[in-house]
Amino acid sequence: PFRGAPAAGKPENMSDCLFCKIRDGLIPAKVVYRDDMCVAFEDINPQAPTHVLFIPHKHIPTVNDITAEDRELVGHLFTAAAKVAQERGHADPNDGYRVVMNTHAHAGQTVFHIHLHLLAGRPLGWPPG
Ligand code: DGP
Repeated sequence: PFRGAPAAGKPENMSDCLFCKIRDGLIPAKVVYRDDMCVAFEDINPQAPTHVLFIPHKHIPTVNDITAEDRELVGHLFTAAAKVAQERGHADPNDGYRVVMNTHAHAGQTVFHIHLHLLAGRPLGWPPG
C-alpha cells in the first residue's frame, strides 16, 4: 500500500507524510539516532536483525527529487548509517551491512520520503529480489 504520494508541494513539512510525522514525534517510533539533519528509527517490519531507516528532516519524496543543494544532507545519511552500523558491530570485516534506497513502486518504495535502509545481522543475498 502507498502511504503518501510523490506529489509536488511544500517540501519541508508534508502533513500527510508518515515519515514527517515520525520525525515530528506525532507517530511513535523506536528512534535510535537523531541530529540536526536526520532521524533514524527501527523499521516496523524488519527484514534483518538490524533494520534501521535513516530519513532527512527535509521532506524529499524520492531519489529523483534530490538536488545539488541536498548533497551534504544525503551524504550525511550515509555517515549516520555507518555510525550506527559500527556501534552494532557490523562494520567489522567479518560482518557486513547494506544501505539502500528504493525508488518508486517497482523497486519497492512504499513511503515517499527518502529513507536509507540499513540492513545487517544476517547474510544478505545478491542480487536482491
Ligand atoms: P520502502 O518500502 O523502501 O519505501 O520502505 C518503507 C519502510 O518503512 C518499510 O520497510 C516499512 C517501514 N515502515 C512503514 N510504516 C512504518 C511505520 O509506521 N513505522 C516504522 N517504524 N516503519 C515503517
